Amino acid sequence: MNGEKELSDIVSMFAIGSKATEIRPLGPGFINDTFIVNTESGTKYILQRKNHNVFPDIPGMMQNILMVTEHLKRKVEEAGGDPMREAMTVVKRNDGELYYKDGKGNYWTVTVFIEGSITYEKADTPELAFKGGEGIGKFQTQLADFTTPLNETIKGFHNIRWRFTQWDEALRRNAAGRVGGLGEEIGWIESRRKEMLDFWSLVENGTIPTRVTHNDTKISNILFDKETGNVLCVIDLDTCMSSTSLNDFGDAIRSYTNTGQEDDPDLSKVSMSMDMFRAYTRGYLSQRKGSLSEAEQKYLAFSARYITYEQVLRFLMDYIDGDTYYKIAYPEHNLVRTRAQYRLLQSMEAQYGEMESAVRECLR
Ligand code: GN1
Ligand code: MG
Repeated sequence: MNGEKELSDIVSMFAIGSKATEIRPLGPGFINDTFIVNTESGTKYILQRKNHNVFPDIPGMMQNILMVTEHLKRKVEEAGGDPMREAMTVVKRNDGELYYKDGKGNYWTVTVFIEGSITYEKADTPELAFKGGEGIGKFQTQLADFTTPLNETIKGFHNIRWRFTQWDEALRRNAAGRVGGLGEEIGWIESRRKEMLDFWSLVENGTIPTRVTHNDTKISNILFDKETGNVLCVIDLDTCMSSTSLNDFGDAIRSYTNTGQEDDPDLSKVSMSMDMFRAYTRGYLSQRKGSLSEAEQKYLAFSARYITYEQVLRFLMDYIDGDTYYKIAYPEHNLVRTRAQYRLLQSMEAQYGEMESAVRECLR
């Protein structure tokens, strides 16, 4: 970990027009390292060390983020909102660059911290889920006329065909020697391979359209307004790229509806809450109802199963690989995450009929 002196040297290269007075780690991100920076002027900033192993093209990613945030700001202005609070602000370096690459090859970026905002690790009330859904719906609407092609920041991020290529390779490699003991868990993945590929074929053949999507809509990636409870803006735009908008619905459902933790060791606590599902869906469709294609509407409920399944696969694959992707807090963490997400998937499968009716009801 870098010392505070070194961090403040990095911050001073960015156009913050003031001096950093304090820099502290922030949040539990699984991929990047995040810090909050206090300055003499009183404005706070977010300093991030972007994970170069996960994101091979950080310059391309930062270009995406700049273009997307500038577009969002224009939309907020047109609607009479506050572009400094309702969209993220990328702070460039004093020489105009979007990032600083240090001697060890790490990439550093700075954005403005939004005052009066709050984040949650878990959604505890349907009201919060409704607001979250509304926020992602608005985000997708704001980006509906964004036409510049975006760089693909992680190859095949939610493309299950590509994930299976990686999966088959991980099983063959057996890097951590763990495959032998995972017969049951591997079976969970294999028994659903075909239905997941069938769904993805619809994206590949254009039946389900491609849009600009966030791809990581878990609740902790959303800033809410402390006072009004509304969504202020969507953060963590690292994976913002072109895919199916269903990813954003599905990943949010995976996050908002879980009655337990994403990595709950107590599986009896994990299930999908139908109340939370209904609330998020109502919020989301209040914004997107008229804009989704028939195929998107039809597969909305399924997308929650798809993304949760993909998450089971990704956690298990990382465990098989010897924990090289996600940060872990203890040795079996990725296996515990796998089991907890699988329990959530089973709960969705058991309530799938109800999920579909709830979507139909909100669409009426
Ligand atoms: C990661 O970066 P973070 O913590 O917001 C991951 C997501 C997973 C999520 C699981 C780039 O999100 O895809 O769904 O963990 N992001 C990346 O909590 O892989
Ligand atoms: Mg994040």
